[in-house]
Amino acid sequence: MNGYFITFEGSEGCGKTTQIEALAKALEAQGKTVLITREPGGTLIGEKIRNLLQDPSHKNDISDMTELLLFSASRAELITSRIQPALARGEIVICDRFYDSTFVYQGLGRAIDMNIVEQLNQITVGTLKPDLTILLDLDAKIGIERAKSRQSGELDRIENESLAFFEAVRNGYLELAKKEPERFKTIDGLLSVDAIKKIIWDTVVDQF
Ligand code: Z5A
Repeated sequence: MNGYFITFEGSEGCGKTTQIEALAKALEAQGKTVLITREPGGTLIGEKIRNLLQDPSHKNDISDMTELLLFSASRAELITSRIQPALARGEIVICDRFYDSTFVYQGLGRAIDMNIVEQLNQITVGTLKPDLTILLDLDAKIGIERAKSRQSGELDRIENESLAFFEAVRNGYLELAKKEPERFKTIDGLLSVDAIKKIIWDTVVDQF
């Protein structure tokens, strides 16, 4: 595989979608081929799993372990059918969330045994690892407000979790970034869209 794999992480409303679109446009303007994808989703089956996972009417129907397995199933499908082939063709893959989300949302947020999360990750992902992970760090309260304003007040199944859940998620991300400083670039999500765009661009061009 000789492509380049970039993932974006952060809690709700931190600005991933905004920045992914801008980065892809800038890379394409330089003649690069870019695949943008997302988790959960990104494939026919993955998008069906995404709908299940986000449907607020399933609030009490999905156990924590089922949730973990559904995120993993969506990831397995995405890796095999889209990410690995694109990397093999030498493309740049930008993925909105990847396994770090599982560590913080299911491992910390849902308090599932980390050994189980790690084992499942090993099975699903194998040796595939992002070359670069952009973490947009944002206060949980502000992120929820942003998500609410974007979706005209309607929150999905996971977005309906408590503030404490999202604070655990935020702190979990910061811990992961501390453990792998060579992979993570942490950026203050409170900065303006343009300021974040510039930091990301400077970080990415450094890699090529
Ligand atoms: N999840 C999980 O639990 N386990 C897993 O393994 C995986 C995922 C892979 C996916 O939701 C959910 O699945 C997510 C984690 C869980 N759950 N939650 N909750 P998603 O992908 O649909 O949603 P999201 O990842 O939380 O992102 P989002 O809400 O779509 O937000 P975003 O993409 O990070 O931000 P945005 O859409 O670019 O911006 C949000 C708003 O803020 C919008 O109005 C922007 O104009 C505004 N914005 C953006 N940047 C700025 C700045 N810099 N300043 C001010 N305003 C800004």
